[in-house]
Amino acid sequence: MTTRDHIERLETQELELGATDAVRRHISRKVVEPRAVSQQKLDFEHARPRWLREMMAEATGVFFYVYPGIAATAAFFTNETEPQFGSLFMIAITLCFAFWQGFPWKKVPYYIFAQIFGAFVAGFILMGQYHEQITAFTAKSISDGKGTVYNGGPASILCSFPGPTQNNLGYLLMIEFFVDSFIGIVIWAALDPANPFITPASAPFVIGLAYGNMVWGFANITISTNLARDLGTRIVAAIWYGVSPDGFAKVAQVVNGQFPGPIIEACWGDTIVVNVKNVIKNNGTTVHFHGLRMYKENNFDGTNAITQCPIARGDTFTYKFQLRQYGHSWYHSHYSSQYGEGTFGPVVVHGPSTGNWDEEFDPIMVHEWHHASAYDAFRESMTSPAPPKADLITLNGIGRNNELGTGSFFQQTFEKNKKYLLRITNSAIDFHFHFSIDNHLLQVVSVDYVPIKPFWTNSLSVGIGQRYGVIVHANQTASTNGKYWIRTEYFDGNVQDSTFCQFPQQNYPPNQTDTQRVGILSYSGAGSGDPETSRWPVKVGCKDPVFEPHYKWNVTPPQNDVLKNARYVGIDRSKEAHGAFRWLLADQPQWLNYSNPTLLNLGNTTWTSDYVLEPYSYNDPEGFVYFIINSGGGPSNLVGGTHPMHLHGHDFAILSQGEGPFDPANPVYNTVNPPRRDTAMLPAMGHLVLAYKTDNPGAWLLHCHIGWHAGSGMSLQILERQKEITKWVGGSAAFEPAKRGCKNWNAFLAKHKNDPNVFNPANQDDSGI
Ligand SMILES: [Cu+2]
Repeated sequence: MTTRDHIERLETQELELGATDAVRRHISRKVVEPRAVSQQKLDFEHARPRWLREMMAEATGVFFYVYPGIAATAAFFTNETEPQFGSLFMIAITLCFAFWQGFPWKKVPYYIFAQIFGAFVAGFILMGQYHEQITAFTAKSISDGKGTVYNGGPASILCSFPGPTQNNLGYLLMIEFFVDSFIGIVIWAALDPANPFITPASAPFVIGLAYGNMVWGFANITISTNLARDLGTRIVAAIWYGVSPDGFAKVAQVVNGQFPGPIIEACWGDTIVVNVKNVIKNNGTTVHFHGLRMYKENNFDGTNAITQCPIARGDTFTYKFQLRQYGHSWYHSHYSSQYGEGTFGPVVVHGPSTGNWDEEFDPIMVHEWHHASAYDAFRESMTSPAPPKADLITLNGIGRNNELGTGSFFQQTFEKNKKYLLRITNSAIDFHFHFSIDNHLLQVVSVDYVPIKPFWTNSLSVGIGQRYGVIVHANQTASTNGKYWIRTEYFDGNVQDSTFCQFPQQNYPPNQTDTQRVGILSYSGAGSGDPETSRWPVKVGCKDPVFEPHYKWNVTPPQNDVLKNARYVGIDRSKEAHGAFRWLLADQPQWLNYSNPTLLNLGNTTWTSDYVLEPYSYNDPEGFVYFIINSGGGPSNLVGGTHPMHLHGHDFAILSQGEGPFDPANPVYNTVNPPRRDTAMLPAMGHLVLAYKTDNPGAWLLHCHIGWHAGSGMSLQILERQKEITKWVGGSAAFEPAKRGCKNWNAFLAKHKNDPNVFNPANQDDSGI
């Protein structure tokens, strides 16, 4: 052993001096002299603001810091190993430095912005670099029914999410703050030149150990160690993984990036122009304005394969129509199951009211949300006996996931003693509900687009596509904290029960302790906490309310032969059409050809039976056609079911609606100002008899508004006064936009015929609407 190797006998100070000396000697012998800095460069550096330089340095630093981290995570995830990460958007190390280290507070915002930017760039580059792997992982994750945003999912490559049981955000905040403080203090200590225990060479290891220590100890709880970096990549995750009412993001198909889409709001009599550009990657689309008459405007009804071809990707279509009704409704895609993915939004037409109110709110759109895509859910509905399970009920895109405890309740604030007009819309794909607000009666003033003689109720049955305008008086005192539950309750009944609503709706998220709470009505100045109110003691069925329209219709005897026009709807188990037992509304399930809309074939005298087209040429504009629809039974032993039936282009009068089949030989019709609307319930094993005025020549769809049933084939088209249609809509020039759209749609199909993700007529699996 030589003296030279006896370094443990040296004092720390001596070791450091020795090392410094060695480094100096190395530099003086080996290192090339730096080039002199030019005056030009010095001037430039002098003129450049210091804060910008610091931010650039911080952003670059964070980029190099974040990028390897998320890249490693991406490699882990896409290979399906599952490390645990969790976190929320949190306190930054920068803040800890400001707290503990005298880092100037003035600079904190600059640094945090720079960090967010650096991490954002890193996130984006990562998504590009691993695009193929991440896309494959995302597709698999969605097809496994797991979505994209969850711990271990594609979005958590970029940032972390609290685990399903981590609801105490205050606790998570405390952990995060502790972890950041710990790491911050270690970094400060390691860099402190007065610290005799750490050499410059060992500082990175010490800091790394501190990180390792915290990750080891707390990663399974939830940490991100630095809000700013987490936020940068979180923005990338939001851009990529989009809409998420309950923290479970998926790629949705929405209007203008919003869910629901932007409101269309105008006054009675206005003309509306809507330019639709389709930017959905693999689908066509159309927009149908539910419930609007489209009087002389059948060409703008937005029903693909009937009034136009789907709008191809990149193509645009302009809808133009006059508002001849008032009230509220919605617009939605009529392309396949697309509106279930979010392609819809509210419509409000301001006009008179049959009740008085002080203020109104935007429509409340009740939708059911599927983590799996609506297209996949449709396929599931065709093969499984029970409808696919929805994950969440949303009101205007806001919802609480009762299973995961994520998301939030819809909120509406009332001022005490004021009267409010609420506009309720069922925009779901398979969800029938009963709307109620604890302790508050509803004064109903409009049904669909029909103003009515007001009536009072404590609960309203709302089928898909139906709307109610209700006035609510904020004059209750029962709640101790000034808050009341809003409920959309589904009926869980027996098929044979006369109050039966639909199949027992066990395909919905589990109820809370007492039925479906989805929103909170708060009086201004309300206390904290959830409402403690109880639901109205109501026995709910699935029946439409009986009401009197304000503007009266008296229905005259039918122009058509009613005896020949009784229809029996349901699933025809004896025939298997298009590879599955399908719902139907006439003799066979409807099956449309996107490329060949009815309106572009008005010279036809015969039609393919797939189009289920019923020509009616009765031409008394004040006269009626009666339509009998029975649920189940009939000649081919069809199964029943409750269905919201919707007719395009008309309001219809309800002449009879109830239990059992309708006997056209001994009819009892309600013809004196009967309830009138555009969507009515066909009761299970019951009947619905409707009558519409033959005053609007065109090709109009009549269909069940349950998305799965319409896609299955439960629809028909009424070809009203075929010979007059062209003239009625303004001559053949009115069809030019549809012709151009079809050309672009066919070109789109031809161009992508080998792409398995793009619709191909050879693989069509639904009716098209
Ligand atoms: Cu149906």
